[in-house]
Amino acid sequence: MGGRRAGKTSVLAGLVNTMVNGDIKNLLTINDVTVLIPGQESLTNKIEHLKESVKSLKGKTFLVDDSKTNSFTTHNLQLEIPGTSNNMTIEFKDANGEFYESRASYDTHGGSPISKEQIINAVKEADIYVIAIDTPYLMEAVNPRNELCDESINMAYNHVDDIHSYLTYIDDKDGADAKLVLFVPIKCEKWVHIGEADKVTQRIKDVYKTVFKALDDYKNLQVDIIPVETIGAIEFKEHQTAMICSNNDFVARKCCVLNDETEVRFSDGTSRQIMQDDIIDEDPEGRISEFHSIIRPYSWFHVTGNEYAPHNCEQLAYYILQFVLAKYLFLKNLEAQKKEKEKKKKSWWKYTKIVLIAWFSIPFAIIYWAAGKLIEKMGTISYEELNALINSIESRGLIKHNTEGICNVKKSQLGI
Ligand SMILES: Nc1nc2c(ncn2[C@@H]2O[C@H](COP(=O)(O)OP(=O)(O)OP(=O)(O)O)[C@@H](O)[C@H]2O)c(=O)[nH]1
Ligand SMILES: [Mg+2]
Repeated sequence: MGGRRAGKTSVLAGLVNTMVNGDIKNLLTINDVTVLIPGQESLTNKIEHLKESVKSLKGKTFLVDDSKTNSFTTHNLQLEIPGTSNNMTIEFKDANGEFYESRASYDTHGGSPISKEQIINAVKEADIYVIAIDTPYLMEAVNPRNELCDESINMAYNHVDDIHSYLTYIDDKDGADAKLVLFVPIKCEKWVHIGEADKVTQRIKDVYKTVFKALDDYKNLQVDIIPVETIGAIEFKEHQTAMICSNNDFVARKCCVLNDETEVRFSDGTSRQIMQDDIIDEDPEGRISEFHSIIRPYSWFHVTGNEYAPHNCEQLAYYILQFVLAKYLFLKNLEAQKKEKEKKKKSWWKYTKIVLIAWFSIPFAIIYWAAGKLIEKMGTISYEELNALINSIESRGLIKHNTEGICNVKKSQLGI
């Protein structure tokens, strides 16, 4: 979840890339088994695109690519224990930021409008929620030297209220169906590099205070903040008023105006003197959404490194894997308890009245129903294999805690 062009697909691409090609390979074989639908960009392509932008934009100050995800897409990763045929599939859903504007009903694929209901259903079905937060708007809103950005722009761009209302549809089935919510600031290279990752985390705690408070009421829900650099080599430089330039030679191009309105800088980082036939206006696309009249400034970035160098994408992968595995173990335990209770229930049946059956059945029915249904969903990996996997992730010290802005906000009942 997250605002338009906040970096959701880039995070997902980085996450899948580290799962398939990173150190996790030693523990699990992970394959991207997504069947692409027409018009859907593969995550491998997305990574290639990000790598290319680091190379081609070196030395320039530019706007990040503005092409949006054009459909509600699903990516499937298959996890397999090496040397066995036991596997489980994780399904990732990704949509463009427009979907999270709560009043939106967008025509995105084949003419069928995606409605609020579809997002709500996706929220109800999911186990894990990754909230991608655009760090430049988050941090610049409280930068006293930046007159172009304020809290209303940050709140609207990052859809803080919309995401809050979508998250209220999470149902942890009274604790039986554990959930994980990850708040992931992205485009955060600048703040990480100057040692201010903790300030980013603190801002998230302030801005999402009411969201955290609402999530606190769940019995079995884990909340973490994990700053991730999905590119690593591109830093936020400045905000500039969102402008658009056209003239006889080209149609409208996104730009900003510099040096006492004598120079224009285009989104690809090229700049030149303003010419007589240039028509320069405020960019209507700078509006935060079709429902907001607020115009946001554009975030300009510059390349600081030589290559694509994502950082902490693997943490996202470890947090997700550890949660999926621990949840599976938790459900297996519930199932074992269920069998035990059923045994007892049979022997008690002979001696007790119907009242007692109701006493046994009602409180546990939801929990056991959930356990059975979820275990089906979670594949064929055995209890022992899961236990061994979780132990090796922990014993290798792969998961970072309380460093680089990574912090736990709320623990679930899964014991991780
Ligand atoms: N500096 C920096 N730029 C990033 C990062 N992640 C993404 N970007 C840039 O932001 C652009 C938009 O990212 P996407 O991943 O397409 O954003 P999105 O949220 O999926 O966009 P929609 O699906 O269209 O709403 C990318 O093309 C990158 O150029 C990051 O971690 N750092
Ligand atoms: Mg996207």
